[in-house]
Amino acid sequence: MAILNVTPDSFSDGGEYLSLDDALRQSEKMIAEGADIIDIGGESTRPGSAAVSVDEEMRRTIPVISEVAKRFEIPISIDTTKSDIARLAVDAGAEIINDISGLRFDEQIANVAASSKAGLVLMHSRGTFETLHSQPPVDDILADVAADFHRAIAVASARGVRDEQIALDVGLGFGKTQEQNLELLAKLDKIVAEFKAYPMLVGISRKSFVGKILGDVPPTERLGGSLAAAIIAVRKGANILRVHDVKETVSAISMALAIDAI
Ligand code: 9MG
Repeated sequence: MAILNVTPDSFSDGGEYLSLDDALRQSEKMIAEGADIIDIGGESTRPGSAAVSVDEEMRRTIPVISEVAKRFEIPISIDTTKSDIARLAVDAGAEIINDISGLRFDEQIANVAASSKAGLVLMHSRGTFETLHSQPPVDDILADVAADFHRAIAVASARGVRDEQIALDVGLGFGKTQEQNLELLAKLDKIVAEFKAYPMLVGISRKSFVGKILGDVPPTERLGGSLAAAIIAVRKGANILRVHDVKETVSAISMALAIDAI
C-alpha cells in the first residue's frame, strides 16, 4: 500500500502540498515500482497536526481519487476517519476505507463500507484526534490491541460489514511507547494468530519509533530501519505494508521471501 498524502503538513514526504498533476505523476511512479494499493489521505495524523474540515478534506482528496481511478487500474484506499469523506471517496472510485480510529470517531464509516462493499481497514489507536499521540501508556499493549480489534469488528459487523471486507492494523506509532511499538512488531505473530480471519496491515515507514532506534534521525534517513522492520513484519504474518518507498520495500521483501522459500 503506497502512501499518497495530499496534505500540506505530512511529516515524512517533504511537507509540500501535491497538485493534481504531481499526485498523478507520483501515483504512476509508485504503480510502476510495484504498489498494489494507493492510500490517499487529506488529513495528516502527524503529532501536533490540526484536524481539517470535511470541506477541506474533500477538496484535497476527491479530485485526486477521481483522476487516479480514471487513469490507473489500481485499488484506491481513502485514509479518513469521517463517513462523509468515505462516502464521497467510494463514489469517486475508492475501494478501501482506511480508518485510523478503528470506527471510534465515526461509526457511520461502517455503514459506508457495508453499502458500498468497500474494504475496511480497522486500525488500533487511542484518544481523540487531538490526543492520539499523547495517551498515557497502557500496561499490556497486546491485550489492549486485541480488545480494541474485537470492539471494532463487532461495530463493523453490527452495521453490516462482512468479515471478508475487513483488514486489521496494530497502529504502530499511535499511542504506544517506543518499547510497545517494538513489542508489537516482535509479537505480531501472536496477534496474527488470534485474528487469522483478517489480513494484517502494518505501517512502519519512516515513523519516529524507527528514527529513535537510529539515533533520532529525520524521516528522510529512516529507510534502512523501515525496511528491516518491514521484513520482520512480513515474516511475522503481515499481509499489507503501508509505505512511502515502494521500490525499496518491494526489493527488500522480494529478497527476504526468496531466501525464506529455500
Ligand atoms: C494514515 N496512517 C498513518 N499511519 C498509519 C498506519 O500505521 N496504518 C494505517 N492503516 N494508516 C496509517
